[in-house]
Amino acid sequence: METIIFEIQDSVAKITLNRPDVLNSFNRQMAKEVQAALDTCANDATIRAVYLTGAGRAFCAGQDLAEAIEMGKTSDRNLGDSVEEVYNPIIRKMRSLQKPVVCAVNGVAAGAGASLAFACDVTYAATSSSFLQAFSKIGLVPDSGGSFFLPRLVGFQKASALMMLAEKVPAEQALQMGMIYKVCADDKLSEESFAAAKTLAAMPTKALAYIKQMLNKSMSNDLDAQLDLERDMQTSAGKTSDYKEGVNAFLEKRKPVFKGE
Ligand code: T3D
Repeated sequence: METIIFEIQDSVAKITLNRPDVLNSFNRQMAKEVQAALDTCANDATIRAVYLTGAGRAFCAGQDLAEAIEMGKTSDRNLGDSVEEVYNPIIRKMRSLQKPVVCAVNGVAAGAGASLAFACDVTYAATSSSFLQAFSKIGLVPDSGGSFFLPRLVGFQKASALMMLAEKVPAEQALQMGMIYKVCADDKLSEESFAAAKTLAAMPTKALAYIKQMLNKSMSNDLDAQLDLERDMQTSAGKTSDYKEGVNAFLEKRKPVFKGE
């Protein structure tokens, strides 16, 4: 891996976007490496939570525009193909991953970088970080799930203004709007957000996966369909050994030990 750092610690897979000189913007190699890392997260049973952050002063500045221009010189670059090969697989893998993804936005998150943060399950941000719907400034439209998640997070009117005006939103304002879960002091971000990832990695993994599946569907299901889904997910949750452990530990007044089974 040359463009990301991939580490496993306390059952958490930590993915650090690592192209700090270009604010961790996505070239094709970084996209492929993130996709491969997410495949590892899906297939390795010892990994029970994922943590995503950026190296240096930025989280991610979206598409590497220098690479985009360079590739356009040698061929007629179809941006739809780029979205389908680079960004959509990342968002699909993250949302279908049966494990929680914690995001630590350590600096500016622009374009597809912002969309990435919105698609995570629990997103923390440093006080000095910011969010920018950079797309319209260069004549593009939001991608990487941005037009799906942002209106659902902040509401239609605010999403519309943010996507069209492309104004930079500081972390505190992003929190007030509902874009993210928590803001942390810059020097506390990694400690607090990684602690959350570790907590999630020690929780009943299957129940968290079912919660994720329910949230994915709650975006589009009607009430009847969602009630049916809750019934089915509760049926599955009730068959896990972690459920038995949780109830037994409660009755025995001890701390539960969940195995993710
Ligand atoms: O093409 C497709 O495949 C379609 C898919 C598109 C998905 C997208 O994400 S489109 C949106 C692409 N991203 C942007 O338009 C954001 C561009 N960057 C910025 O607007 C600003 O850099 C920031 C607001 C993010 C940060 O501003 P600032 O002032 O803190 O930093 P800076 O000075 O602009 O950038 C620092 C360096 O990073 C600079 O290089 P230098 O001068 O030190 O050599 C700059 O060129 C480089 N950089 C920043 N963003 C990108 C980038 N290089 C390549 N691509 C970038 N996206």
